[in-house]
Amino acid sequence: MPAKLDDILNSHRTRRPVVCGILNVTPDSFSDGGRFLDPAAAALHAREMVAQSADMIDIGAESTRPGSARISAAEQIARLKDVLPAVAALGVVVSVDTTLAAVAQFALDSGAAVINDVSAGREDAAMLPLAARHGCPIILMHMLGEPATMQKAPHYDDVVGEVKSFFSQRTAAAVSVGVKSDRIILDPGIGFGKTIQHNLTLLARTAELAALGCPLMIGVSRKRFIGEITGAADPAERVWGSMAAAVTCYERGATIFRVHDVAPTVAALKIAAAIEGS
Ligand code: HH2
Repeated sequence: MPAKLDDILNSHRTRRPVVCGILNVTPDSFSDGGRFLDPAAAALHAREMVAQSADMIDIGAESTRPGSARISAAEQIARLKDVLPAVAALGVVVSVDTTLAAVAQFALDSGAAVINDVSAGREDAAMLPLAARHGCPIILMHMLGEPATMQKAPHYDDVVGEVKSFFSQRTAAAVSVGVKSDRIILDPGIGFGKTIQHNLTLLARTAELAALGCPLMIGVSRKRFIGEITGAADPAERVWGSMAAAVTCYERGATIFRVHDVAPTVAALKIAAAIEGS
């Protein structure tokens, strides 16, 4: 059974792994850009991910890969409008990956239940109030800088400490406009303004981020650091490295995994959860 919204929000207490399949309706995403721009292909891919036991589908209409350009709310909505209702009809929790409140509003009206904002409410001042009004969960992700420039020599004195203090500032900003603290999911934003070493340090110290008391989402799937360590230049060949990273993070307290490869992630996390629960 796919997770219900409450299962996702309680996953850090129950330790239920939640697998969130990625559906990029974009021409330029780093791993699958262009494959699911056609609404029928996108809906089919969502159905496949649900059949593989995805608990959640994260739909994005704008690539945030390093160097990517921003696109307007109208264009994001045009890409989402035929796909989102079809995916929501599958009975799975749908999140919308956007930094713009107008897009999030459209998505919530079309069946999405969660906002995934990689700017954590910093790009559009209307985003946190929208989440508060709607009462929907919101994923607050850490990013240093912005996608166009974030990989140009990112620097931290203490990457874990700085991500933790970002989380407490953004959580406070959300709560101050009426978002309930039990509707907040945190995400360290692997690859968003981070070197390989920053990514690895954050992953190694996932337990410190999980200890903040919110469900923790991790997005490592097929990302560049996995290719750099394993030598897999083709993102599709980073599946096995992505599994290792997901299991490592689950063991350290993360429970929500944003992934391209649903079937292997579900199997890997089932085993990790069974070992932990034994
Ligand atoms: N990563 C990407 C996009 N959105 N959202 C969250 N919460 N966490 C992440 O790690 C995350 C995210 C980038 O991956 P992808 O969607 O596959 O690529 P692109 O941004 O090129 O569309």
